[in-house]
Amino acid sequence: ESAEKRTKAERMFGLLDGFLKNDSISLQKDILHHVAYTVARSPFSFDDFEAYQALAHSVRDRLIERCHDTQIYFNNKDPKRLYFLSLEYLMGRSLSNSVINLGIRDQYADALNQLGFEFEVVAEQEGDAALGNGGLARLSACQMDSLATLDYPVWGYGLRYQYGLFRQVIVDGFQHEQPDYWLNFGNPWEIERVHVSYTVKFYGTVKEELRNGENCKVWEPGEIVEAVAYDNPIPGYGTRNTITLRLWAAKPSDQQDMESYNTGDYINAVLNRHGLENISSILYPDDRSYQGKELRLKQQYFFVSASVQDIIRRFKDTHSNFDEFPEKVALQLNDTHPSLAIAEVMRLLVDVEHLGWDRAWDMVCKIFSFTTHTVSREGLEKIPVDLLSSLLPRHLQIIYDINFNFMEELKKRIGLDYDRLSRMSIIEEGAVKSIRMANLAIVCSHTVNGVSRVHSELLKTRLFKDFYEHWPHKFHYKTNGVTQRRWIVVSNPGLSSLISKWLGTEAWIRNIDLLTVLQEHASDPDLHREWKMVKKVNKMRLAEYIEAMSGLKVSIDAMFDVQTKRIHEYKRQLLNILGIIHRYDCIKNMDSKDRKRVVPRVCIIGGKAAPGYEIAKKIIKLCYAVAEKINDDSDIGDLLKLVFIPDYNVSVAELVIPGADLSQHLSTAGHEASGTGSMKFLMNGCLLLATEDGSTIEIIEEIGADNMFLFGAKLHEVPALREEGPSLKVPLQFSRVVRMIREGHFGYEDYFKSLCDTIEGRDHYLLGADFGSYLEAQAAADKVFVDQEKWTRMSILSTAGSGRFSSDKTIEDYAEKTWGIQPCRCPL
Ligand code: HBZ
Repeated sequence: ESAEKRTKAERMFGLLDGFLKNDSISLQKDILHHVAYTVARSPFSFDDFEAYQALAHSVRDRLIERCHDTQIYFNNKDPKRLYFLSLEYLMGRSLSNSVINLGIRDQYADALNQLGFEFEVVAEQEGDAALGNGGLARLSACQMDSLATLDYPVWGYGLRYQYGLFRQVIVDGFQHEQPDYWLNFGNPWEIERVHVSYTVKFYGTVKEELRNGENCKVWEPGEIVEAVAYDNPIPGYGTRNTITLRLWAAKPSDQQDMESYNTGDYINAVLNRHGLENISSILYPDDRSYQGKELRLKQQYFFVSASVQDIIRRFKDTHSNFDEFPEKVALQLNDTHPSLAIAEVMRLLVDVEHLGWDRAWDMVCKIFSFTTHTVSREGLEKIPVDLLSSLLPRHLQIIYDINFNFMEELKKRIGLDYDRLSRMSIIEEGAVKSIRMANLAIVCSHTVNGVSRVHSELLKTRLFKDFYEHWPHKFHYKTNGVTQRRWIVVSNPGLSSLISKWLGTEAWIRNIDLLTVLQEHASDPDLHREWKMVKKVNKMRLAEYIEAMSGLKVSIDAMFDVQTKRIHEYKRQLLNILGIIHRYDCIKNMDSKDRKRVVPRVCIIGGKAAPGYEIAKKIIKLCYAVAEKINDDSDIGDLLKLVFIPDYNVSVAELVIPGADLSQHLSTAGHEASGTGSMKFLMNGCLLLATEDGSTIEIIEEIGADNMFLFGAKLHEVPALREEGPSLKVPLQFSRVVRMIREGHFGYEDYFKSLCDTIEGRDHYLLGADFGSYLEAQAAADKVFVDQEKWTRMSILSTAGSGRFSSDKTIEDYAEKTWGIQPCRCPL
């Protein structure tokens, strides 16, 4: 039989003409083929968008080929696999990234040229895949790129939201949210797997049954939904390996409502099915306060259940029992959002596979690892017990059982210290009895990682102190990183070629350590000239974008000073705006001699506010109000401009970051778990103006405080400053700028009153306390900017020192120390 199969395979391989070819002529043919037969347009007349569609499909074919080979290779080798569970991925665009990773960008550019198109223009047609909120979600995307590039045997799992993160539209300076129906124009990057589907159950009751003399729990669900897989290939760079991000979409199940069909209520039965698709329809915008929302919990379980069923199915394909399960499977929880996976693995192993509780529990403890991205107690997820009991009755029982065993074990260790026991319990008693998802994740994981060194210290001394004392060996950290493929090669091609030229190799794209070689050239005038040229071109590109978007003309000789990230009080965009008002006020009061010494600035702010976050929305409006005043003031001219970039997302970031001279990271010390935006700016040679918080502390170690502009209270100083409250002395300039807002210099004084109240009075985020040192840091930046040689040297050293913040480093560390997985490289 196998000989017969082989002959058939050989014959088919002959028909297929081997692998797809990547020379320019083959690519042209391929694109035209897709224009005609996929896009269904005339190959003699198609527009940029149609060219994009055809091109994307041609790339997709190559990705599928590699994906297939990679899976066959993994299946043959049967290595331990990592399963990365995340409710959010911010992938952005895929075209440029894919062709660069496949190593065929130039060939495609050439092919398109021959057909009368320009690669950059065609690539601009693509919309962003924005299936996530911010740092956490972009981190997952960077990590997938590193996992593929480093040849790790991995599957990513998530949800295929029909609506991604809302689009931010600004009307009269106010943020409005619009739905992001990103699938409207099709998605060539996904492969629908209609046959890979699982049923996911909700509601109902749990019964006890005697089976083969054993007491079994049988869950009879009240609702059944089908999860269908959509596979998104993730190509590695410099390797054939292409891994899969499998996203689940909810579809009505055949099994649902059979009763109604039989009883003749056909129309209503069909209509009722439609609601079920809603489970995967919308991404929740992170306002860190949707606890208790049933749909959110349904999403979490839906994706977790389908993923775990898929993982167990794959394991059983090649193993006849579960003995080797922990040697073959590692499950990574990206924050607590997927932690119901723990209860789901227990349910499947105990109720369905009948392994027995102890054996199943032993496995769970070996396979799960957990990374938290939170610093604050309020950020910790809780699920009301009532909600879980109605939605997932069997899972609630399992969590109670896990907690009972844990409490018994704990009592043996610490005795009847009830305060401590109740703090560590997975169940929180109180007005609303709830499940503490972080406690569940910690109890059941072998490793708990923070996302920077200081974050992990905060976890050990504050947030999870009790757990650290109980299980010190579980607590670790892996400082976040970002991928240089996306954040230099794709987004800053000028800098990328420059680096390769000066290093004499492109090897840094896979081996980031090589970047340090730039240090040797940091004072070379030739490099300085080329370095400044690259920045200038990027600034021109950004200036054009700003003009197209807002009508504002900005001078590229000015310092481009950028703060782009989600709007949050702790990130202190307000501090930035107050600083800008202060600068404006100073310039207004200067004589013409002093004005000549002012370093011209273009201040750029961008980011989304969660729809329900009032204060954050006021910060955006304030930014617009101040911008209007400054930009319209002919007395100020090019000395100061302020622009808010609407709808900041991954593709906008790719344009903004390479064009920045200075970037600001202003979180109050102790509030940013890590921060990853700073790493992207750093790689692109932007100087950082920052507080000593999160990963900045480690950036200082790499490039030295002399090469950055640091300011603000340190972590250990924060409590005492907070203690002082309203009696804390703040600089006169601070009171003056806040008064300007209060008195209506920028209009809307009633609307801004509550905003001013947050910083005069309790001032939890210490804007007043840090304002003085913030202004000093800003002045220091101005001073260096005048000395372009010094600035350029600092800029080169920033890029040169950014290697430690490549996600390749983070992933290697996770692979070795947390997941225990090895590279598995598919032959070329
Ligand atoms: O994760 C961020 C941290 O604030 C940031 O410091 C860190 O660098 C980054 C990556 O580790 N956290 C988030 O982005 N969190 C969320 O986006 C979020 C999303 C849904 C939630 C809660 C938080 O329910």
